[in-house]
Parts: sequence; structure tokens; C-alpha cells
Amino acid sequence: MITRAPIAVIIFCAVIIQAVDKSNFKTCSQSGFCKRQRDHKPAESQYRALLDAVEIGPSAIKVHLVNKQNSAKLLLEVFALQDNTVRVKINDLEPNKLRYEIPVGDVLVQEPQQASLQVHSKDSSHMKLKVQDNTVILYASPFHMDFLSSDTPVMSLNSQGLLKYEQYRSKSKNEAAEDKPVDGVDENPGEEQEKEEENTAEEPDMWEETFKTHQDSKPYGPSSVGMDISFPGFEFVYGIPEHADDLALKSTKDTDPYRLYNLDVFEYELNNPMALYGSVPYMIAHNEEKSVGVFWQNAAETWIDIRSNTADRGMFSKLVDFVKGDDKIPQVDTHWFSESGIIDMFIMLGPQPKDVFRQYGLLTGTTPLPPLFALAYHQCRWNYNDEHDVASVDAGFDEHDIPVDVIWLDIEHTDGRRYFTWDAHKFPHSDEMIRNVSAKGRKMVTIVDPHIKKDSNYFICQQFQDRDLFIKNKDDSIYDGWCWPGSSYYPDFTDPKVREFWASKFHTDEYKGSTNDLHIWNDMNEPSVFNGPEVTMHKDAKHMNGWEHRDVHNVYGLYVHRATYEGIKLRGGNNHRPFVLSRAFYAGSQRYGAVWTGDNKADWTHLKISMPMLLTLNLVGLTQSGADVGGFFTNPEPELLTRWYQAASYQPFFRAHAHLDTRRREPWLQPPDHKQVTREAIRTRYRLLPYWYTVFQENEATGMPVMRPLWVEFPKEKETFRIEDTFMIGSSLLVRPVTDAGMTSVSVYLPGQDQVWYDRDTWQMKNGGQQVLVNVNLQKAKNMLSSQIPVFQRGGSIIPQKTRIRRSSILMADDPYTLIVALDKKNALSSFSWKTDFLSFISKRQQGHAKGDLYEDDYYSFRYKNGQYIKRRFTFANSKLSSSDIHSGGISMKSNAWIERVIVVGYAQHPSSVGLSTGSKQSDLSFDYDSERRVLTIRKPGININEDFTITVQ
Ligand code: NBV
Repeated sequence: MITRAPIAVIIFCAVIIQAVDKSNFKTCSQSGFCKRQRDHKPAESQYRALLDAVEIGPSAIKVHLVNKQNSAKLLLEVFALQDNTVRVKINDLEPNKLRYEIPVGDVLVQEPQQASLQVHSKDSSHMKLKVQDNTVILYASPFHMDFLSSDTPVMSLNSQGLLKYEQYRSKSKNEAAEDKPVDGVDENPGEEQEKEEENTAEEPDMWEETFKTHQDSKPYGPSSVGMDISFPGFEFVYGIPEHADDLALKSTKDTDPYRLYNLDVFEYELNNPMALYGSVPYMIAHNEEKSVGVFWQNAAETWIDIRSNTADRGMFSKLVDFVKGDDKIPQVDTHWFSESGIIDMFIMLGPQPKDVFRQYGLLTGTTPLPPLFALAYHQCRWNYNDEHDVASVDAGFDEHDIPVDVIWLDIEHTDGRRYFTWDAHKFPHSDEMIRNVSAKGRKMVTIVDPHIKKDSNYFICQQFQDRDLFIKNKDDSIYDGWCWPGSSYYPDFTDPKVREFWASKFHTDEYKGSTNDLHIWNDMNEPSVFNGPEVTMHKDAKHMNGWEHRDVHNVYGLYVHRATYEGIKLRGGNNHRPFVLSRAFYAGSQRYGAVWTGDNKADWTHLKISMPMLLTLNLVGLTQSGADVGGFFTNPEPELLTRWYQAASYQPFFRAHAHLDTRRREPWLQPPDHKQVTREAIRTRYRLLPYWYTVFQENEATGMPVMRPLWVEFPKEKETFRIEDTFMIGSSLLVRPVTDAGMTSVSVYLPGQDQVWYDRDTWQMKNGGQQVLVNVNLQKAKNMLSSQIPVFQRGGSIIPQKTRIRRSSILMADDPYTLIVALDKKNALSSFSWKTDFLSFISKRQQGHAKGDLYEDDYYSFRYKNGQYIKRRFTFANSKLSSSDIHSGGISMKSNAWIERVIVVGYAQHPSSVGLSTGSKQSDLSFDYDSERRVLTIRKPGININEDFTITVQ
């Protein structure tokens, strides 16, 4: 007899199976240093800056900080850097043991350029420094620093007094007595040195820590560093990925701090501060007047607490303040702490969002322009089973007239999870398979993980072992962890010679059965170690120069990504742009390619969270980022999958992926209506590729994100500061994906009081500064060439696109362009005022304005770096559209592409004629005018994209 109880148990288990096993991951109270730093009370930090003995240089100062309780000394260095940036470094003055610093060139692109620093005033209580338009005030006692941007306080350091520096030291007598040396070897290298200690109190997990069955031997004892950073005048802070959480960061008053520790979290949970696969310790604060950023350069496990005097105030005190008319100045207080390393902060003083992006880009680099195929559609699953399967997926796209650029192979393509090899039965002719796919302009990607099967017959294992390139245990034996292939070794990617050797393995002579059309995917590079603590590597494992894994954990994945990128680059004679996807990342990973949000789930909540997660990644420079379309785990229903395609076709990295146990879900397997909409979503991506490519080029040049929160474009509009369901691609397209089931309409906020927006499906014009309701009914989408998610073009912009969709993006390279000219408010009848606009209305000379850029090159090589590209600026003003060359010097490039159509939307009057003039000819152009929609379509200007021209509308 079936009773109710077992059913309940089954349902309960099913729910459990779907969620992360939190017990695998530490909470703050389970982590010794997190607990100690978080418990640290302001009064306990007693640092005093010895301003009488400050060393002043042309662009830096050096000051000693003394702990008043125990006389421990630190060295504070403040550097003025170019472009409104200040670096603050705090290190031991006389270290017992050197602390890890990330080598310059690995995260920082190069040694940052210094700027001049002026001492404005100085006495023994404080010192005022001028750095460009900013002021830095250093107070002696208690030590703290204020940063002012044009006289407005924007940031302060240690104003809460939370500076806590655990200096390397010897164990106290009691601790040492308990610690019996193993085999007579004394594990405590600092034993002999007597040193002043910052913290005299010994706590149980200072010298070893146990988590579940794992023991961290902590041979060097406590070494954490922490400090508070406050943002006066700010209510909103962003950044510090990776967390499955909101765009605007939340107060952590009632939760754990946000954690940064690269981890392989199985079935991650949403809306909490738990760590995920990547870490970027970079935060941006923004208000109506200013934007500032702070980058905490530290590669160890890091936690960040956030408090907000607005968010943390209860309803009651808000009410009291309101009644008293007491307008509190908002302030966000943050507290950062890392397990080891030094305090090394870069303070970017903006003052506007675009400045902060440029400043951070100068420090850590920007995403090099991806090859065009990387911006197109990618088809992945775990796994495409064999060559036949690959051929039929490849053919499926053609049969169903859906473009695709890349077909991916997951771990099962290998010979027993030995990367750089092929399963001989399933992929006997892998090079031929790749050639068949690439004959259509497509590419393939294979997965290459950093865990190397322990197998003396496996050439990679053998070669790395022979050269002594694997990470070691603390006793110098090779670190052995369990991963997909079973027992595995892990190359020490922090070592340049390991990276160089790894890179050489991608050459087609080494990676047998591969071709130059094969690109790479690095997974599990947190690193994931199935039998390790928190599914990762033991912190006392040893890297190059004896650094502990604890010191470098968060940069390991970046180094794997980098070595692979360099390998693919080398394989193409340093002239082909590589494509490498990585799961783990750190600040600077953007220089090596794409990242994605890991193992999400076929659930509406995961579709919804992909927006804030990708916006956050874009804010911190990781612009080539995406989320698995459809959700990795479990099966999406057709509506969810369709909505996911619609959303992701407007996200920077657009890849469908699915778990081994899920049903096949290639786009044509959808029910017919859904298939039609999905197909249209993918085709829309291809239509807009010229725009995507142009935006990515802007990102490389300026650091501006590709996918932007609305506040980046409308920095003065507070209404936008929390919005995460609507975003911009570049400065011209606004997108509001549908992320709930059964929606037939959604409300969209269109920013900008003096802005107009055009619905990309209907060209209907809407005024900014309001919510509008948009029909998103999937049922009605059948016969429409419609995106059916709200997408608006900004009035005043010009977007280049292509209308002939082919099998892959490169086949469209020479196809003609259509320019969509969306006029700004000057021409907007809905805002027409007889008093002010009458005269301008009757004068055609006062038609609206618009401008936009187009970037084009050969789409695959590095020749653009030598000037072989085209950059045009289109401007519409006084009823004239003109195109001019904005190439910044060097040799240009010839293109075969021409302009086949210009569509001017928001054009108020029926023109009488349209004329074209180029350097060599003048001619009349044919046109259509739709007076109801106010859309002017100019046909066949037939101008090569290289040419200067003017089209005059009369
Ligand atoms: O290689 C298999 C998967 C991969 O498909 C996925 O995208 C990665 O995030 N990989 C993780 C390992 C297994 C996950 C359960």
C-alpha cells in the first residue's frame, strides 16, 4: 500500500536534489579569518600615521603606520596615477615573510603610469594632497584617508577604523606545544623569529582549520588583511562578481558578506552572496553627480561586507527622519578582507561612469575585439555524441534556415577525458569533421580542462611531469585531486614556463586531429577538485616560488585562460584572433576572451537573474559574457526556451548549452510556433551583427561596457539606478526581455525626459521618462517578423545592420548594409509645442538629428591593430545624412560592402525628393514615405561603405 509519507519524502528529495548543497561551502563563521575580521570592532584598530617622517616623491608618498597597541609597523604608500586614479598600498614595513603580490602584467596590464602629486598642506595631524582635480587627505590619528572629487567627498579609507593586518609571526608557546612536528619536521617556519604581533589572542583556527573532512595545515599561521572603504553621498554600489544576485548590491547586515572565492558550485542558488566560479574585487559607486570605483588587487579568498545608512534604516527611523524633515546624506560603508597578500587598492575617481570604465580599462585592459563568429550564435550540448551527430546538427541549421557559427564538443569527445585527444571510435576523423563544418564559414570548439589524468601513457601527463610543471603538496609530492578523468594532476599555471608549455600544445602538430578552425573552452578552472575542500584545491598546496594555493587561488583560472589564449594565438602565427571561453575568472580575464555564468537551470528565475549577472560582469570589464541559453540543468518548456533565446540574442555571448541528462533541444525541435520565434530571435542577432561588432570595438577602445545598465547612459536619472530587467546594448538599443511565463504584455521604463524611443518592431515613437506597456504575446508572433520582446532604438542614433541572413556570419561579410536613422526629439510630433516648435516645424532644415558609427575589418585577424579597418561616422542633421571617415590614422582597408537602404524613422514630412552626392556623382534616389508611421525608406544609394557621401532629403 502506498502511503502519503513516501510521496512526501520523494517530493522533498526532488526539491533537495535541485538545490545547492550549502554544507559543501563555508559560511563566514566557518572561516577563521572571515570570523576574525568581521568581528573586529572599530575601536580595536589603533593605527597612527607618522606624518612627521613622511617621504615625499614627485608622484608618491611613503608613510609608516604604527599600531598604538603593540607598536607593529606597516608601510603605507600612496601613488598618484594618470587619469584621476590613486593607488594605496599597505604592506609590512619589515616583513617576517614576503607577502604575495600579483606580478605586474598578469592582472595589471603594465606598471600604471604615475602622475604628479602636490602636497597642498601638511602638519603632524594631517596632510592634504592634490592629484589632478582631486584631493586626498591623510589623517594621522586615528589613521584614515578621505578622497574628494572636485571638493566633493566621495570615498574614505579606514574611517570606520577597521584596518586589521595579521602579520606573519611565530606560534604562541601553547599553540606550538600542541602542534607535534610530523616525522621530526618542524612545520612552523616563523618559530625562531620573535615579532610584535598585532593580535595577541590566539584563536583555534589560526594555525590550522578543519572543514568537513579537510584540514588546512596553515603552516604560516594567520595572515589576513582587512580595511573599510566608505562612499559618502552614495546609495548604490555595483560590481564584485560573481554572485547570483541583484545588480545593485545589497546590505549584508543580515547575511554573510559577499564572498569572492572561485568555486564550482553545483546547482547554485539565487539571491545570496555565496561565491561562484569567478572573482573580480572591483566595486563602482554611483549617484546623480558622480561615479567612483575601487579595485582591491588581491588574489586570495576575499569577503566584502556592505552597510547602507539608507537601506539599513528601519521603517520607523525613516518615518521619524521624515517627520523631522531630516534628510540623511546617504552613505555606503563596505569592509573588505582577504586571507593573505597585501592591501593594494586602486581608487578611480571618475567623475562620470564613462571615466571610471576608461580608468579601470587602463589598469586591467579591455576585451580585444573578438572575431566576428564569437559574437554570433553558438550551439553546444554535453555532448554531441560523434561525427555523425555533429554533421546532422550542422545540417539541421541549414535545413531549418537558421544561422549558426560554432558547434561545440564537451568532455565526451576525448579519449577518456584526456584533453587534447579524441575518442577514436566516435571521432575517428576529427580534422575532416572540423573541415566540413568550417566549409560553411563555421567553427568548432572543444573543451580542454586543466585537470590532467594521472596516466603515464598519456603524453600530456608525461610531458608535464617530466618537466616538473605540476602543482605540489606542501611536502613537495605532486598534488593529486579527483576530477572527471579520476585521479588528476594540475599544471601550475601561475608559472610562465608552464603557460608557455601549455600554449605550445595547441599547435595542430601537437593537438592531433585539430585544425586552425578549432577554438577552445576551459572549464573547471577554479580549479574544481571533486575531493578537495569546498570542491577545490587545498590551500596549503604549493605553487611556483613556494607560494601557497591560498595566496593565488582566485587568479588560477585567469592564468589557465591566458595560457590557452596564448596557445591559440601562437597557433595562428599571432595573426588570428583566438576565441577561448573560461568558467573561472579574475580582474583582467577580459583580455583573454569570454566567460559564462556556469551551470544555471531551466527555470524562469535563472533566465531573470542572467540579466543582473551579465550587467555586473559588463560593469567590471568582462564584456564578452553570457549564460547558457535554455538553462544547463533540467528541461525547459517551449515557452521558457523561446523567451530565453529572445533574451540571449541581446546578450553579448550567445550560446545554447544543456546537461547530458536533458532532452535534445536544438532550435528546430521546438513546436512549430516556438521554433518560428526562436529562429527569428537568432536571425535578429545576425541582422544586428554590424552593430554588435561596432559596440565591441568601442569597448576595446574605451572600456565602455557592451551590455549597459540604464544608469550608464542616463547617469542623472535616479529611477534607473536599480533597474536590471531592462538594459542597453551600446548607447542606442534598449532591451527588455520577457522573463516570466504567460506574459502577453510587459511594462518598460524608457529613460530620458528629453529622449524619444522607437519600437524596433513597429517604429512607433514613445517619449522617454515614462513606463510604456508593450505587447509581447507569443501567440500573435507567428506571422510577424517581430522580436516580440520590447526593443527600442534611441532617438538620435544610427544603427548599421544587414538584412540578408546566411548560414554563418562570415558569409555575410560582403553583404550590403541598411542604416536605421532614428531621429531625436527635435522632430518628435508627440512633444510638439505650437509656441516653441512652430517655426522649426515649418522649416525642413530643423528636422531631427541622429548619429552613429560603423566599424568593419576582416573580422578575424589582428591586422586591424595596424590600421586595416574602416570606421565611419554617419550624421543626420538639417535633413542631410552624411558619412565621414573617422579612422584614426594608419592604413585603411577596402570593403566590398555597400549601402543598400537607409530608413529614417520619425521623419515628419513627405519629402519631395532625395538626392545623393558623392565625390564623383550626383543622383536622385528613389524612396517611400509611410506618413502614418513617419518612416522614410531611401532605396539603393549603392554607395561603397568606404566612400564619403551626403544624402539630402527635400
Ligand atoms: O563538461 C561538463 C560540464 C559542462 O557541460 C558545463 O558547462 C560546465 O559548467 N561541466 C561543467 C562539468 C560538469 C557539471 C555537472
